[in-house]
Amino acid sequence: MQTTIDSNDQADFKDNGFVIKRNFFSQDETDLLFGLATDESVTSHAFDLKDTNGNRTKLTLWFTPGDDSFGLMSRSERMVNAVQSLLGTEGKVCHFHSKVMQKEPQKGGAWEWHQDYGYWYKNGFLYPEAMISVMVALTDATIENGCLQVLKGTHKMQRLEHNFVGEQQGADADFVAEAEKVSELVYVELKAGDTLFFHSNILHRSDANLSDKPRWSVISAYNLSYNKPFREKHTSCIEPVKVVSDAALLESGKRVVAHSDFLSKEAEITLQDVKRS
Ligand SMILES: O=C(O)CCC(=O)C(=O)O
Repeated sequence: MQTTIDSNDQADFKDNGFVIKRNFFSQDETDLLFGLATDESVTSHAFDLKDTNGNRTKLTLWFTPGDDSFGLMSRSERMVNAVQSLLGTEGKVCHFHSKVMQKEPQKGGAWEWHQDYGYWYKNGFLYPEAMISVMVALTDATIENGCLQVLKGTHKMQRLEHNFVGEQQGADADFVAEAEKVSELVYVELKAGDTLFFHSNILHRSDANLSDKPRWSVISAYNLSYNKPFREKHTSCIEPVKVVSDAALLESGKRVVAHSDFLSKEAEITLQDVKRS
């Protein structure tokens, strides 16, 4: 297990907009997290977003990281240190939100080309450089089951316009078409426990899961404390993470999620509608 970010990782992140750390979480940790991902405390708060073919992808999203197993994962020393090493030391690492992505076999929907900052800009964050997403694979992610795809280096293009595509927001199609001509498409195939760190402005998407295998992951988004949004009511994104030891996750065993700030589909769609106007 190699859980520290070194200067090569920093250079890759700067040049390519993403870094993959293999086995960032161990098999035991991943088993524990997958067990929780399929627990009623998570699945009962899931909502779905339709893709353009009508396939639905489910997600459960919350803001403040708690003492549950996902909270201990997202607050772990290795995670927070890695994020700090990639974003820099100008601010403290804060947790914006986490979401369990539930791409079910044979029907889990696709995601349009987008930049995370295409969404987050609308929450009033000023600095994309202070934001990052971290995807921890809870099952193997392959081309067949709709792994994430990135256009290498597109974080350097800065933010593109985003518009509604069905229930999702997609980056301006003309810009994406040009970006596809000049950027390498990378299928981010991961083993369970592998972890992808990706820049808030990198273009990414995924295909529907038409295989017979699930593709589940947890994505935690982080922000540096100086990047104070002027249109975001949740405050976790400017509260420094209360870091826990790397051992805490396994030591605590499975701890269910009991948040008061789960996002509902209605809230998500309304939020996007408001941001659109
Ligand atoms: O998990 C996926 O397939 C895509 C997720 C994604 O693009 C996102 O959450 O920004």
